[in-house]
Amino acid sequence: MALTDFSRRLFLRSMAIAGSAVPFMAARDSVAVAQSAPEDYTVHAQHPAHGQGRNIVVGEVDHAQNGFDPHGLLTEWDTGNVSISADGRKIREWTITAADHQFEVAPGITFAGWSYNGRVPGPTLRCTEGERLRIKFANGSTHPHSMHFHGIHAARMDGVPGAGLVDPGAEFIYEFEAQPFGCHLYHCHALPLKRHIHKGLYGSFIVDPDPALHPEAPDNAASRLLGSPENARWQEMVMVMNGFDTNFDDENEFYAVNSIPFAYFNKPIRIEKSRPVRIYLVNMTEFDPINSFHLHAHFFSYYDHGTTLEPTHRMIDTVMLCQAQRGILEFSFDRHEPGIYMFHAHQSEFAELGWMSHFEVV
Ligand SMILES: [Cu+2]
Repeated sequence: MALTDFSRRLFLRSMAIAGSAVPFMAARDSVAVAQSAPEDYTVHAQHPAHGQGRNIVVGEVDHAQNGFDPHGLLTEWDTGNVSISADGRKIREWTITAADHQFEVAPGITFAGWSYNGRVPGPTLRCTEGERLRIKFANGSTHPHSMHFHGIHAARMDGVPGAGLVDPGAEFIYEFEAQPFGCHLYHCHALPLKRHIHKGLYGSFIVDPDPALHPEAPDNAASRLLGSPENARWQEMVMVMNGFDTNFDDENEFYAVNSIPFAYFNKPIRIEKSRPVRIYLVNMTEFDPINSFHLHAHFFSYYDHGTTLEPTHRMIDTVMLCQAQRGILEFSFDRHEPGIYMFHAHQSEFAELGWMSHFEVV
């Protein structure tokens, strides 16, 4: 097959051939090369554990080599370093470094990506409403990059060309107040934007509400505050929906939450039946106008952007998000029987190309 003939449609068609080894693209240094598949990269018609009759990659990516593990990413909150200023103000600081970062996105398929602090998505920055935030950004990559935060801040802190875009080898300090509380994100805003985002330069930015500022709903606020007794009973996790265009044709070949296709399908996320679940969900998928999250056998409450203490939707089982849209899902399996419960994108194509997952309720 000629290199130029290799489109996503052909890829999909080859994925549908059960049990056969498929050709795939490996992108190295932005040059796509066709290779024959290694022995362990095969497509099976049936999942061995659950027998659900679907196409799925077989084999494991090398998470240690990648420098990040999708199961670890779920709960790794980066709370930075806290200090108190002369005027008694809480200051929270992070050091973030951008780098060129080649990683294995699916077994045998390498993606020439870019990362913040060695992981895709970048660190989940978590803070509390009202704190002063200081992000020291160093660009160790070979291209200009920035950190553009979704939140409230001054124009000169916006992380766009002319305001915090950082050349290779240079640094910039973004500083602003943590507001509003909610489930937010940050991403590189260098041009061309779609290329800089899809290479992996994005992450979640969670601002917990300060219960003292919300006398109208102090319990709801406290349950969202990391480290509080009210928060401890929750099973919290962050999920960034993303996709990867491994042959640079402006279409994604793979979809996932937290970067590795089928990671939570093959190794379900363990949920304790008796404790409630809260998911910070962020859509960073490039090239496709929408993505979605659908939970099987259950319904959830949803907080659009996480900026309210009361749900903006109640009793829904699917939510649709454009790029950068995000929100908080809350549900509990306390009245369900234990078992394997699916969740996935309800764009079937995305699900078949990796955005397909399981909870294991115990
Ligand atoms: Cu960039």
